[in-house]
Amino acid sequence: MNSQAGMETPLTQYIKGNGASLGLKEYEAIGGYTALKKVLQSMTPAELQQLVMDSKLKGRGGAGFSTGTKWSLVPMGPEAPKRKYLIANADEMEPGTFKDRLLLEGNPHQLIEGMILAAYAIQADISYIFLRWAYRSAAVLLKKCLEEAYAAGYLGQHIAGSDYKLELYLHTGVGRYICGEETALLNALEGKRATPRAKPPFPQISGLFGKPTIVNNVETLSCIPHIVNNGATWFRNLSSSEDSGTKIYGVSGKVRNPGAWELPMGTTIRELLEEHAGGMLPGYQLKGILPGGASTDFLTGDHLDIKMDFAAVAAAGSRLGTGTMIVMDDKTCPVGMVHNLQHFFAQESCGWCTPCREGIPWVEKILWSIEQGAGRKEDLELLDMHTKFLGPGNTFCALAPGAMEPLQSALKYFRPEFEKHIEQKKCPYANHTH
Ligand code: L3W
Repeated sequence: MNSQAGMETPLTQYIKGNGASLGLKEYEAIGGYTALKKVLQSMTPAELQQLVMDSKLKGRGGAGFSTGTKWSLVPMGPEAPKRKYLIANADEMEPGTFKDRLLLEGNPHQLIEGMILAAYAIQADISYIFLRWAYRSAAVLLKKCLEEAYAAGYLGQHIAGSDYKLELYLHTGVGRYICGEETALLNALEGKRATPRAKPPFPQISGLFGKPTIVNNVETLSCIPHIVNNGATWFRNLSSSEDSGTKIYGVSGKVRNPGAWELPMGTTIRELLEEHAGGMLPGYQLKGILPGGASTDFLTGDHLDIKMDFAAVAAAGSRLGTGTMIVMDDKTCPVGMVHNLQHFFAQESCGWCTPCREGIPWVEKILWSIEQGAGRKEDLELLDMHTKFLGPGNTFCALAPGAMEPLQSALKYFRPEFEKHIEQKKCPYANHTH
């Protein structure tokens, strides 16, 4: 994690790197928990909700839904259920995505403070961190930090001397991608099979155990203390685009310096690739980019000047997603790479709805057959058809439509490569780097 000199990098500037974590004393020494004290002494939940609305913070988990709007949908009047839940979605498992891990390991108290603030804003009295099973070191650190926060009076009864009370639990998942989908996450927390629920009702109205629930991503929640300390205008002005704040971007693939960097929202793909990731490794050319994890559409070298914000990436035909790019180089077979991704999505389908359960494995088989030199011309039509049958609106959740995004865009930008496999009856990439 490298914060950039001369740029404001509120989420990461104190992260030490090398997996070292900020303890409570260090976090307090850099102003940690002052936002919490300020809010509990001088702001109502409605005022905090308004501040976050004014900041124009959008969810950093992939969908970019307005955080203030999401919070505002929680019923708050005297008629509203007393029990409400706040959940941090730390089930980071999107291929190529490793941004939340840096926050979880580097500054867990920042997340905990953000969670308490978010919980206060919706008047939740119970909260959970739903953590990816494989993030073992984060689990150890979070456990220690939660104990510190309880001992310091930031959790439990009478938080920071106020009337507000909150219990915060760490819950580790069992290693399924679908648990990152918020309603499957709720089922998993309830001890049920992790299948998505129909929406509406959205969790804000009927979530965990049927009570109003907010599920926010780790990076989203980590922004909240900084918005409280510095204001909505400051947060909006951190950005170089319509979307406010900073963003933790990442780059992986055959680049000189793969990694993650906190940068102004709207940093261009070119700056990310050439300045921060150091350009392609010698001997490799850029061929394609998945801008926001594996469930986004490919962009190409023609898109380098696109700003990495929600609207600009969507206008270019893809999605910002998690903002962590996977770079495909010219020595990697696009058919093999997309097959590899479909293998992941087929394995991670929860099996709840038929198009996803049956469709993705079929797509995987067709791609494998093409990659092995047994593809037929009509297979490309079959693949095109699947991108529509498994597209938005035809499945229970975003898993299958997300899986179709790299496929449909590979068929658009790299179709001649698919055709070459079929004509030559083999993969034209000698070293099969997929
Ligand atoms: C009330 C409405 N609330 C939407 C809320 C909804 C949720 C949030 C986003 O998937 C994406 C997906 C992956 N009234 C609402 C509403 N909401 N409409 O807004 O909802 P939605 O449905 O747009 O998306 P989602 O199903 O939550 C998230 C993509 O992220 N993704 C994957 C990320 C993976 C990770 C990970 O591994 N941890 O982050 C990458 O792009 O494909 O499209 O809270 O309740 N009318």
